[in-house]
Amino acid sequence: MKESLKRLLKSYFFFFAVVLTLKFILLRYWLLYDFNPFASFWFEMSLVLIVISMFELIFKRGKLVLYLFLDLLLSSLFVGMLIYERYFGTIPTYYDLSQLNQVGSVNESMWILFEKTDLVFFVDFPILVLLWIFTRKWSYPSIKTSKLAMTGVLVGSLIVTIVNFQMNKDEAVLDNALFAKENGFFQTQFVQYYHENSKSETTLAFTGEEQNVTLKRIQELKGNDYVQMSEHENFGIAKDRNLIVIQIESLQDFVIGKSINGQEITPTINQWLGDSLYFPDVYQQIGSGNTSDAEFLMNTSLYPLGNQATTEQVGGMQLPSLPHMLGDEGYHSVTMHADDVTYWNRDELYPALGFDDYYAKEFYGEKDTIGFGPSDGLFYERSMDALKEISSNHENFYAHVLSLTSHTPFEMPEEKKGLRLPEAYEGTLTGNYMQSVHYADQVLGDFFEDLKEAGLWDNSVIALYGDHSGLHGKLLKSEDQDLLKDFLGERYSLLNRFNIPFIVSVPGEKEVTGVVDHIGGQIDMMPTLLNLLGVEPDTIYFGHNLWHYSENLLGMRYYVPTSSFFNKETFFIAKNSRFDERILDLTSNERIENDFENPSSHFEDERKDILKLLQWSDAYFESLK
Ligand code: GP9
Ligand code: MN
Repeated sequence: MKESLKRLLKSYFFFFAVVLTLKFILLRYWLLYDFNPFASFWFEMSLVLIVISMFELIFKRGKLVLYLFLDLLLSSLFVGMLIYERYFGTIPTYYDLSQLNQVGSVNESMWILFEKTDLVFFVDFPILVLLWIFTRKWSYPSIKTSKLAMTGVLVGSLIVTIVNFQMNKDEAVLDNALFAKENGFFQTQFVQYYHENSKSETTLAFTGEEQNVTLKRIQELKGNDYVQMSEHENFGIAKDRNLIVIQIESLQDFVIGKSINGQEITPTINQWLGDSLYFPDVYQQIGSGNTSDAEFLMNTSLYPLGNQATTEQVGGMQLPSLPHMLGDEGYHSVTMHADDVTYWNRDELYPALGFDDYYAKEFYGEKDTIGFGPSDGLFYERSMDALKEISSNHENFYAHVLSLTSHTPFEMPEEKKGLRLPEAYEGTLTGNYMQSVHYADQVLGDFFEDLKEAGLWDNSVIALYGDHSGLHGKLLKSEDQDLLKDFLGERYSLLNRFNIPFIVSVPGEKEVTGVVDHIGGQIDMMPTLLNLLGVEPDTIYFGHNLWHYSENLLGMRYYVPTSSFFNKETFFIAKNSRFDERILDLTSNERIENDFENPSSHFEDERKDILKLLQWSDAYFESLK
């Protein structure tokens, strides 16, 4: 017995079991701010033990290679998860990790977040080499003992894993990190995978109902009385105009109208605001599909799926969408983006949305590259050429124009830095962000001029919004927080982060100008534009005409736990692995307290309502497949 225990202690099995347990404990501590060795052992090691006991049972030779491979795989995964969390502020799903190999993707900018301390996950490799050099051998448990013991470990671990899964599988994963804290990283992935693949069970709450009845129900949940769009004020004021919708990469609202060192950051936009409708209280609603989710939201007014890019699910679908609805009115619709069209699965998204054509990387070439694509300047020039041609061949067009230059890490070539920044901003993420947004605004101005020159300005509706935040996560150092606080005159909060501008202009129409402080999200953009164009949607949608409705209930998931919401006054952030519920006042940008013990709290009602809206949107999306 003593002998066999000795052999076990000196086995690879034992060595790697201990090392991996320690690594899981560290991961849990760094990622979830939770020190709980038992949870790491119970939830994570139960699965690892299944794998390594099988190594022992199945293989006679070459086990070390298998162990090393597993160790390396997990260690790299852990570092990937940490970097991901520093970048996005949320822990990745199996889906996100499978996307990390995309070319030209965001992961290039993520590597700046690698920290030396991450190397601790690889420290056992040199230790192993040293051990081997000094001892030149490593004993195995004898096959006999090992077989019995390993079978015991295998069966025990299988039972634990299956029991854990059975207990968790019907629980909703409202927040990845919180779920992982309570049930383990692996269980989070299993349960999510299980939910994603048993969607057929989700029922469409409004099957067989008249479209108007459903829209009324949706509107009621948001606190409004439903009014058919054709009865809204200024319905069709821009009838038969072209539609040009510009999505600016990483554009946040806090720079609009602001100056630094006496220079406006976005002078083109600021000047344009005078002739436009400006919605300053609009928030991003993207999930893990980032830019592509913003494209989806804009064109469908449906909720993105959250835990995976919606574009992954749209292959072969025909979505009720802006291009489809405008197509019925005789519009030719195109989308323009200077990246590889396969990135974010856009080659499947665009046909599903019903765009007649797209212009991507091959069209724009690779000259004048900034970051991972041609400069916005070049992009707008080439897009202008295409738009001229499109307008000469079609009576009306809709163009969705997606910029790229102002993407993280916002590093601009010297000659394109147009701002003279105060010393303290130089070289900081905040300073770089301002420079790149300033550039994006400057070339936008050239694009506007070209549209005017080509005679396309006056007969179009021009809209603009930001796809999502640029300043977030641990990319923001404490110096950035200080600079932003100084710049904004208040703490840079999640509200500042998620607030994006939405601007719409109908040149020549004085009616369509002014600041509208109705709270909205990306989901509201399509209906707002359809109202101006005088097209009553012939489908279910979850946003509304922002100009008409003042109450709202907006969901966001992935970047905040599911069931978080915005209403007219507040941003309610549901509990996650680090914080209890947090409520931010939209006006003061300060935290407010809620009586969570009181079940009649209206926040609880709205939390349930937003879950309902999300479930309806998901089920509707599913029913379209
Ligand atoms: C990729 C570009 C940027 O094509 O739109 O995407 P993001 O990293 O912001 O999702
Ligand atoms: Mn983006």
